[in-house]
Amino acid sequence: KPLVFSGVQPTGNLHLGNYLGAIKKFVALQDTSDCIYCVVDLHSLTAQLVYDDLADQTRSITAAFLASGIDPKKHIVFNQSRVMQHAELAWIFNCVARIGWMNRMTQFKDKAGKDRENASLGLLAYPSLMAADILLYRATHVPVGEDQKQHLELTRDIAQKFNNDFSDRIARLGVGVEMQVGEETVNGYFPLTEPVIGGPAARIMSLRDGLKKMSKSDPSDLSRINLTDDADAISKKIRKAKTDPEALPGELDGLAGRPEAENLVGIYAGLAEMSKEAVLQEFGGQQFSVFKPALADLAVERLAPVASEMRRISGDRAYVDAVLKDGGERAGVLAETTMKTVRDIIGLLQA
Ligand code: AQP
Repeated sequence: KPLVFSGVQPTGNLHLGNYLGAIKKFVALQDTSDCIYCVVDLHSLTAQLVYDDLADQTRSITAAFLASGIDPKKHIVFNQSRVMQHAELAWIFNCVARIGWMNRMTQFKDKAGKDRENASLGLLAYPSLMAADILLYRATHVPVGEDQKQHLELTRDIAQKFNNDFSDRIARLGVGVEMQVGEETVNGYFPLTEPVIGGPAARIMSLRDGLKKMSKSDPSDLSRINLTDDADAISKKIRKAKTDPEALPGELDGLAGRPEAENLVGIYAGLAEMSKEAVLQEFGGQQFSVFKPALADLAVERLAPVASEMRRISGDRAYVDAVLKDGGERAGVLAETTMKTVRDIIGLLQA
């Protein structure tokens, strides 16, 4: 059975990009895989060290997971900082990865801005902690939005370098598994994890600028639909979304050079679970004055139940805390099994 891992940072209100690009995929994978879904609170410290309400933000992301349909009994839901092995493996990966690899990450370049010397060391090492999150459970698949593709490639590079650097010891301890790397069959301890990205909603863009990713940190609330927005707010934001004056085309080619139109079609497709082609078959030739209200109705229909369930679950703080505690205990057992082997591979004294 595939083992799925993914995480979301408790850095603010979840938006439609997080929901369609990540959480909806988390829910879908539950039937076919063993899943571990994590609120990655340690990651949130890379952007900002002090939060007023980190614990409540963590609970709120957990409530969103549960409200969207993640089953914490069949699968594992927990917050990262409970399982200290994440930080331990990240340290080892800091010593495996090269500074040049980290410097090339576009997320680091975007978030550090011009004053790179003043960015936290944690921000630079972010992908190393992400690799640790995934490989601690030797996860085979990671559902994420398009923006995380580069970090997942780096996770594979780290796994491959670890497997390679320690190949003799992995073989001697007999803890490797055979895997295919290009043409070659190699024996490694960490799997080369596959990203699960695709679909029409892998990269949802800002409603105000079709070239910018929809993001929690955009100063304009009109740029995103929050999972907690009510029907009026959702309708207003879609009505005000930037578009061009043309009607929708009948075919995908007609969206070229029209990022805002393409984004709204992608959102419709993601919410309705259909392809962009199918959306255009239905709405091709129509003006935005027709398409936008249809999109707003669909968004309200799909998001309102999640928002109301989120409110209900958030009201039961003891339940949310119990889910995280139980998930943390189960994740901790798996994590320690991996770390015992990793310490053996490296040769750390554990007696
Ligand atoms: N716009 C998006 N479209 C599709 N998927 C997206 N994701 C984020 N934005 C989009 C996916 O959501 C998951 C969780 O993201 P995260 O919590 O790790 O944070 P992030 O990517 O930093 O989210 P934001 O909203 O973009 O925050 P800021 O403003 O801090 O940069 C991931 O799988 C991500 O791919």
